[in-house]
Amino acid sequence: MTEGPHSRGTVLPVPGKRNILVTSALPFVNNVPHLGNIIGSVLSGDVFARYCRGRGINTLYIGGTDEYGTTTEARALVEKCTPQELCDKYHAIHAEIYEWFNISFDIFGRTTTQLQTDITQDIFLKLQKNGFLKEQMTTQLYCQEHHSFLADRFVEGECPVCGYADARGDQCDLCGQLLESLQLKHPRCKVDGSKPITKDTKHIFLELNKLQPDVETFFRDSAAGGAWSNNSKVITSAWLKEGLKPRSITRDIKWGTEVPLPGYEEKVIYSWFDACIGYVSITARYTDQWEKWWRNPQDVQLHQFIGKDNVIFHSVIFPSSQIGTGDTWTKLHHLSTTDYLTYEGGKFSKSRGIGVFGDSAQKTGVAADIWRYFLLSHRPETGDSEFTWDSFISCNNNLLLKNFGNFVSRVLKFINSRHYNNIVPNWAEYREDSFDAFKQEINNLLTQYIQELNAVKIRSALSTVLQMSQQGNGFLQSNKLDNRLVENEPSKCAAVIGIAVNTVHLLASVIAPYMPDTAKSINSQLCVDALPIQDHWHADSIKPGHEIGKSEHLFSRIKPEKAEEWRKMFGSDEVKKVKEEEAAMKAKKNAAMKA
Ligand code: MET
Repeated sequence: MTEGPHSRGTVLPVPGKRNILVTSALPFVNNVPHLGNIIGSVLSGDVFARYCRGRGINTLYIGGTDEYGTTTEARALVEKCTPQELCDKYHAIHAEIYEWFNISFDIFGRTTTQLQTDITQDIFLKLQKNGFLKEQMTTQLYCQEHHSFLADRFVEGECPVCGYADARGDQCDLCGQLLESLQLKHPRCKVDGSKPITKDTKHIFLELNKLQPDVETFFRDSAAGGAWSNNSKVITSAWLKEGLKPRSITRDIKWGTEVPLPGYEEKVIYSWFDACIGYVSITARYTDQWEKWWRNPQDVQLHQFIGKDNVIFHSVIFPSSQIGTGDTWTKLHHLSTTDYLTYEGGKFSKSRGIGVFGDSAQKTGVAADIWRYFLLSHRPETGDSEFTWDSFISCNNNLLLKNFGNFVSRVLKFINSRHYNNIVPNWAEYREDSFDAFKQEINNLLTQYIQELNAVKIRSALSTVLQMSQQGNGFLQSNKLDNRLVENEPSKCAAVIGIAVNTVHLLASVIAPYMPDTAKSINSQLCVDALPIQDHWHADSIKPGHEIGKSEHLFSRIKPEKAEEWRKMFGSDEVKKVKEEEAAMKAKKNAAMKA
């Protein structure tokens, strides 16, 4: 999966057709992703890409790691390795996790490549040529000990708001206040602990203010045309309303794309200026015909999946850079954002050992598809959402096993039984109004599913799939599928089975974007190819006389006692400790306010 075309071969847009380019946020390489990160962009983008492919739409799904910047430098310092070593290590960790979760990237690339440098510098120089960059003096903290300006994350000191002694240059971890490093009291250099001085240094600013009218037009058209998520519209509008201001796009660090200007040899381009360019350069790494995807607004629709904290970079900064070059670009069509997933009522924390991280989900022995199901059915689509072990187990035991799995296995087992000996019976002649009503109901749900996924309502479309299997169970129930039916009313029984087995085939195709292994297993038990997701379902893709394979369990029950075991394994003591600390801090704050 990493760095190289997927088995689909090189996918290129087909002129005159609808072509979909899907991207998911490129994670930093300073951590192992947790469940919230996974559902936040990568898994959501995967469902949409798989759905589009299932609809027969030409689709390319791009992912990768975002490797430049202070997050990498700071983490390398902690792990006592070079930034390059850190990137190599975490790129591999991310790639492996997404592979386990069955993410169908066409390429999972990285931003530390020559292509990234070339494309970023090209954009940078075009912005300069068109008059959108300016040089400006700034005052910053400078470490005389290791002769370097200090980026936010390289300074620690006392928080000016709550007095916490170890606040970072960009934020105080105790009170949450966003900071600038010059605001810290008694600042110290994170590298060597020495006291920095203030010093003037020049930087390049992107004059977003000059681009505001164009960005506004872009936003108005794209947000309406592409039905952006509510969060992304609200956040972007607020920014535009406040008025765009020039933003510095160079930094005083070493790990980044070189600034293509004389006098800037000691500086690099700000990683957030080039992070979104990563999507382009990773596509270029996938195919040298990348411009067919990225310079083709006529034929290509760009769908981007991100966490809500990254909205501005995708909705304002990157589009501004594109517009400012004066080139033709494929620009954002749909922006899909997620809120946060909490873990047992609190935050995931790797350093405290709280929560499930991508590499440890596997340790539970629960299949990737079950994890996918849980996360997608709890996608923080319209607000925060919570992971708890009880609901995880209940999803498996009640929804998947009793509803979806029960329907599929009842139908297949019946065809396996001595009555039919694996052969789908002939039902072509049999008619009953209630059967037509059932087919109509399934078609209504299919229409709803397609509408929901077209609008990227991933979570609702999944619950629509479960409604379909629920209807399927109801259909077997109301027609009393059992030995007596086959003996007393063989033609009716044949029709019930014929329609039901076709429903199973349809279910495999609509669940496939969510649970690809489950869909594969159903199709292989049915001995059929995957059914494309079409507008209308005719209940005739599996014909009388077709021989199916042996039915196998799709899911198995998880013992409820497992919840306690897993809670322990994933940090229940630590969760308790954090809650105690939070309560103590609240008490302290209250006391301070009273005093
Ligand atoms: N690296 C960013 C993050 O992890 C996302 C970049 S998307 C171009 O938040």
